[in-house]
Formats: sequence, C-alpha cells, structure tokens
Amino acid sequence: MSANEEQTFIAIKPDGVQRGLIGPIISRFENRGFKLVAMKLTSPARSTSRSTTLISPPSPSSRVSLPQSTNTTEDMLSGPICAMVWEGKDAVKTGRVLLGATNPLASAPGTIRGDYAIDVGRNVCHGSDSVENAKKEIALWFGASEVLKYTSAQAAWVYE
Ligand code: IDP
Ligand code: MG
Repeated sequence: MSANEEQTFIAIKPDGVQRGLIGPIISRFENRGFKLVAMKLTSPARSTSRSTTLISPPSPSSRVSLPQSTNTTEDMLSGPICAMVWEGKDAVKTGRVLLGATNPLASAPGTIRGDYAIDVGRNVCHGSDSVENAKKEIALWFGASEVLKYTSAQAAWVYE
C-alpha cells in the first residue's frame, strides 16, 4: 500500500445523521482531497465483550468497537450511523484533525466538531485513532469487497 493509500474509518454518529450533517461532513473530507472508498448507512446492534463495547451493524460479519462508556453506547445505538472509509496520505491523523478534539468545546472552529457540536456525548462523528485501529474498524464494518479500489480523477491534482 502506497503512502497515498492510507485508510481511516470515519462514522457519522446518530446525532450527526439526525441533524442532517452527512453531507457537510462528507464535504469536509472530499474538499480536503481524500477519496471515499466505502460507505453505508446502518443501525448498529448491541454486542458486548468483557473488555470492549462492540457496536455491530446488522451483518454479523462486520463489527466495530467504538466508544467505551455505557452512555456512549446508548448514544451509538440511538439511530442510524453513516460508516465510511476514507483514503489518502496521512488519512488517519489528518482525519482526526478534521474531526477536532473529542470535547467540542475544545475543538477549534473550522473543525467538524468545532463547527457543529457542543457536548462531548453529541460530538457527531468518530474517527480511527491509529492506523492499526483503522484496519480493525474497517474490517469490522466492511467486507473486503465493500472497500473499493479505484483511481480518482483528481489524484494528479491533489498529490504532487
Ligand atoms: P474520540 O471520539 O475523540 O476518539 P474517545 O476518547 O475515543 O474520543 O471517546 C469515544 C467517544 O466517547 C467520544 O467521541 C465521545 O462521544 C464519548 N466520550 C468520551 N469521553 C466522554 C465523556 O467524558 N463524557 C461523555 N462522552 C464521552
Ligand atoms: Mg476514539
């Protein structure tokens, strides 16, 4: 995998979906130059393990571990989420920069949370925190055939 093919798992949480923020959040990633390689709108089902709270989509083949707290779990189960995989140079770290700080009140204006959220339990989006976790989350949510390989027509104008 080349440096420009790093992938991150981004999810628009139920609060973000209900507030009509799917479009604006996708636009942040598109406008920056990242490439969308997988996306699904789905209602997670509950699934737990001893160490981690797992949030699972209807298909048992794909699961993701997102939040740790019970409250957060309830938040995640409260409605559809929009699960996505975005690809590009430094996608994991830069994806989190686009999201902003976990607590929206500490997020800089210009970030997604800094522009669209106030409370930490309503911070509208999730982003993988490491390349390793991104791989796990992508594998939990998406089958291999659901993550597409294609050449973006913009690539030569985004990367030097
Ligand atoms: P992150 O989403 O920025 O990676 P994490 O520490 O991984 O932050 O926490 C996962 C999610 O759990 C957060 O996005 C937030 O929705 C929720 N969360 C984290 N800390 C708190 C808290 O102190 N109160 C309420 N919700 C929290
Ligand atoms: Mg996290």
